[in-house]
Amino acid sequence: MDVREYRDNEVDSWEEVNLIYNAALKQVQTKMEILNDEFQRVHKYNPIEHIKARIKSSGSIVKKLRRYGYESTIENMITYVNDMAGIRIICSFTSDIFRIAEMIENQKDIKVLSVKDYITYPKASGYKSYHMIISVPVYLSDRIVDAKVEVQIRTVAMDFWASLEHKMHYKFEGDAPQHIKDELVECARMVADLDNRMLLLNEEILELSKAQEG
Ligand code: 0O2
Repeated sequence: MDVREYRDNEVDSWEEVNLIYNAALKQVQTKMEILNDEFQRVHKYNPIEHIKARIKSSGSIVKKLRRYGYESTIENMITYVNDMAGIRIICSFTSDIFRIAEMIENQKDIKVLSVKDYITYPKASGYKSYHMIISVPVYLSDRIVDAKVEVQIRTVAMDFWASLEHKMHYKFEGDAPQHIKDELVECARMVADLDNRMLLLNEEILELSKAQEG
């Protein structure tokens, strides 16, 4: 059953769900932009390269609920689909990932519901990213609603890898030829090496600039 079918009976509910998740996304995105600006003022650089935000399509919601064995109802969607609202924060260096995660944790009105650290513990496929499910209060005219947002934090290089791997996953529906999987694992190793070398280079550049200023 398509979630959109609910529009006939519960137009308000479906529209309200959309409105609430959109508001939650906007709030988290603005918070991240403010933190990035503040970081620039204090530390003279931006940890965030860019931010992508999206609301999950109704088709993907239905697929996910089906995969989990639940009926496509608004209640099940709110309860079981953690990534209705998703925000991806792309940064330059691996160290920025943990800095950004900490800044999110320190926000008083954000509750961190769960964390998956695929940076410290990458997946066997080579996938690396830091995932947080958070909840933010959305202030409506007559009440406050907590809405879940999935936050993914990763470097530019990790994002490049994940986009291609995601494409492959969909193309072959999880049954990709072994040599492609092997090549992707090798590319993930190269991405990790590149991230590490860029981080070390950046640290050296910062040290040299400090020494020159002093
Ligand atoms: P899609 O199509 O991107 O939306 P949960 O979402 O918490 O119920 P799960 O899978 O336990 O389910 O959560 P996890 O591991 O935190 O993954 C959430 C999302 O991270 C996935 O959403 C993907 O977007 C991304 N992701 C996780 N593992 C991989 C991976 O191996 N490769 C790539 N490219 N992306 C990954 P969806 O809903 O599974 O998919």
